[in-house]
Amino acid sequence: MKTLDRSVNTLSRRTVLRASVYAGAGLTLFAPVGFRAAARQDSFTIAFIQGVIGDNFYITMDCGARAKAEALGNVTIDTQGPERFDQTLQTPILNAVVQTAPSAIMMAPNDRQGMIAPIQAAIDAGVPVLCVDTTIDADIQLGDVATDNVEGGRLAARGLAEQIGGAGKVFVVNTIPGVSTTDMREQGFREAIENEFPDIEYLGQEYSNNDANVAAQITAARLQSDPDLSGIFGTNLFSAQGAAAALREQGLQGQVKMVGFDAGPTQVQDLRSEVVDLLIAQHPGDIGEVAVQLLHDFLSTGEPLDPKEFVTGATVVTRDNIEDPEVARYLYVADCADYTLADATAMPAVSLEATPTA
Ligand code: T6T
Repeated sequence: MKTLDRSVNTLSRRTVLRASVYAGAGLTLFAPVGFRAAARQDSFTIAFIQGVIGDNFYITMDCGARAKAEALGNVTIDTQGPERFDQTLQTPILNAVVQTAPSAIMMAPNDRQGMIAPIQAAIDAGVPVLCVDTTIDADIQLGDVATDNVEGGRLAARGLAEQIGGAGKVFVVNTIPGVSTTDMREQGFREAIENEFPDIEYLGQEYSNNDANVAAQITAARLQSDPDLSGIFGTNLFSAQGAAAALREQGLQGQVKMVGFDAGPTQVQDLRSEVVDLLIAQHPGDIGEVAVQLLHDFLSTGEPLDPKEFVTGATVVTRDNIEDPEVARYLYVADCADYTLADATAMPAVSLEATPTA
């Protein structure tokens, strides 16, 4: 059985490069006409369209974006997002934002296919779009800044495998099909279980529609149908929160092991109270900081991003390391007063291309 590498920043302790170096480097390359016009401004408005409002992941990303904007001095951030993770709610927000003619948009598209046309329309209107966190199955955007979600799924699989002693039945509570990030986490998890742990049976995934109550219901039903279940992976904040709630309600904490993606306040509480055994904290503040730096450099120079894809880190959080300041700094915040500028770096991605999940 493979054991989990519990080191801090498991995904980011490789050669790191300042995003600004990449964004600012290079010769004069082709840039669409509307984008060139933006380069003549000396102050910029960046519209940030979150995947959903009220999610500590995007709240922390917003704090990172704002902290970087303040440090740069000539960037204003205007943030909004849909009330649910739903492309039919996100599209009109994007359309309305384009009407305000921001210098650029950074956004987490709600659907990898469904948001292609609305993003294309924004680009056609002369507003460059950088994808943060989630992406689309297209290459029309200025670039991408995100966690390596396939690798994050693998980390979750290895962590859960270690918790259950390398054998047993495991189950995934996912969020919504078509969300690039969570599709990729399930993919990484499934592949790692299948390839590395022959004594673990993967029972498959069910979708919570990004609703913690639904995630709790799915988990409760699964605990009924498979009373010998050994472990659960919740692929994002709400899925993991709901799955943990079901374990707590049934008094199964410790008996059924649980790994959650993300590190929102309730998830951290679940980890501390031993309902959850391990969290994979993304670095959303870093995503926000890097995205604003990249857009600032692009808007200042007019030079397209080269490379276009940037990866930020992820940190495995356990009860053993949660007090370590190098770990604690990645727990998500509820308020930007609790956020400190990290001067984050990112590394160019080998590939962030969305991969089929089936
Ligand atoms: O896990 C994050 C984000 O990466 C994902 O794309 C959607 O869900 C979260 O926002 C957590 O709720």
